[in-house]
Amino acid sequence: KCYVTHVFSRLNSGIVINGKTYLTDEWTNVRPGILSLVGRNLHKNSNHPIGILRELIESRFKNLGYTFYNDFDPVVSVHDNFDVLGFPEDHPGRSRSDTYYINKDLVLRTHTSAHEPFCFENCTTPGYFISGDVYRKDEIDRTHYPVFHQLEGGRLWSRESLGDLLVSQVESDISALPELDIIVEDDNPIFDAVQNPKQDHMSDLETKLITLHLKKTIEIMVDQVFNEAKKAALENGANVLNFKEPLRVRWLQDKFPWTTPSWQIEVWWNNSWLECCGCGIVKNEVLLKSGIENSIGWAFGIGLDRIAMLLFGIPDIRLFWSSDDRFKKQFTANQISVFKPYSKYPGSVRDISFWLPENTTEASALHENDLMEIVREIAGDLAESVKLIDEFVHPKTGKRSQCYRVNYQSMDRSLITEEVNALNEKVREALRSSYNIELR
Ligand code: FA5
Ligand code: MG
Repeated sequence: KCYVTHVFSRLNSGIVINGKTYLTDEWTNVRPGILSLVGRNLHKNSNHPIGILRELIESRFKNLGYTFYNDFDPVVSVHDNFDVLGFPEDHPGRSRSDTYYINKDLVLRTHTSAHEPFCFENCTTPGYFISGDVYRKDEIDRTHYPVFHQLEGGRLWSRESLGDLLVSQVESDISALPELDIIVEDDNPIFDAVQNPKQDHMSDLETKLITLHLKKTIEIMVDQVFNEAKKAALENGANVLNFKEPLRVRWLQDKFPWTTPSWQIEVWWNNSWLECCGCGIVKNEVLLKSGIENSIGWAFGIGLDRIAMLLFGIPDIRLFWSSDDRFKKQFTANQISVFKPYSKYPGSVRDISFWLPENTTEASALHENDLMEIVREIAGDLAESVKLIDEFVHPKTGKRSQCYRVNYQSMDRSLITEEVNALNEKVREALRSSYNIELR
């Protein structure tokens, strides 16, 4: 029996999200801790790093034929989040250990792409931007949190209305885009028949032009964000970025079920490449499902949180959710400023070891993400990190043992030993009662 069912069987009247009640069923795996974050709308808060970053990007695209959607409901259908975008039935993203299900038919969106079909169908400008909170079950550490934010963009050209003019229209749209002050590394072919094929209904030239327009648009965003940060650094002396060298970005091929060809862009930062944004040319079959005939265009999805961490010098992704004034008071609308850390409090580690049942089937096994979930639900943001530190099979019994190390740590205060012990005991108890394991 699952911990989730315990929680909700006691309520049994369904769950309420943003004022709406939803029926639960055997697919339900959202937990109160996650639901308490729905509706915080950090992306709409002009005085929060996530909101400041969104507005900074949007500002560059005002008056260029884009509509801005920032209010879509994070509860979406499985159809919109996965089916219509062509995710195969057995795609791992659909599993209950990756995605938060409200019930069999509804999920907390795992990406803002869930709203693309709506925008294709209803948007009256050639392009649109969508921002929102997205939800994924994941590990716990400084750069991973089960909620983060995405900014999605899409742009269509209509063959219907443009006909033979289509190519010259896209060409002139491209030439209207500004020159940029970044170094772009791109040795990818426009498309690759095997790895990253073009679509049959598009010509080579169309594929090339839409690709150029897409890549340039994303480069403009990167340029806008990083050059704004550079200006701020020069003005107020704050400097978390290394501005001595011009910004380097590189393009790589990628794969998404609803685009082809597809790419991602990475930004060189602190001696490593940071993944920022996935994108591609929207598949015709997806457009057709939204009732859009005879159009071609692109879409992208950029992750806001990691970029905001880097721009604002924020060392831990969980700080975004802090309601501590020492965090909140540091940020002002339209300004990039550098976070001044307040004192850190010591952490306290506890190890949790157990034997897994013999002959576990995949479906009933304790998945690492499920364990993370239980820890997160019980300890909330006091769980600084959870790591699998040891795993072995007993040579005689053939049973598998695992040991996880939890670091309990608060951003705001010192934890006392009794409190940590109590939290850890609760975690052990929840594991014991929800999974067929033998604690050691
Ligand atoms: C997507 O979510 C696609 N929907 C993007 C897309 C849109 C592709 C439109 C094509 C067309 P991906 O899972 O790679 O792709 O996530 C996109 C970005 O979100 C990543 O580049 C990264 O910046 C950010 N991101 C992904 N996972 C996390 C995470 N756990 N924490 C913080 N940011 C993340
Ligand atoms: Mg990716």
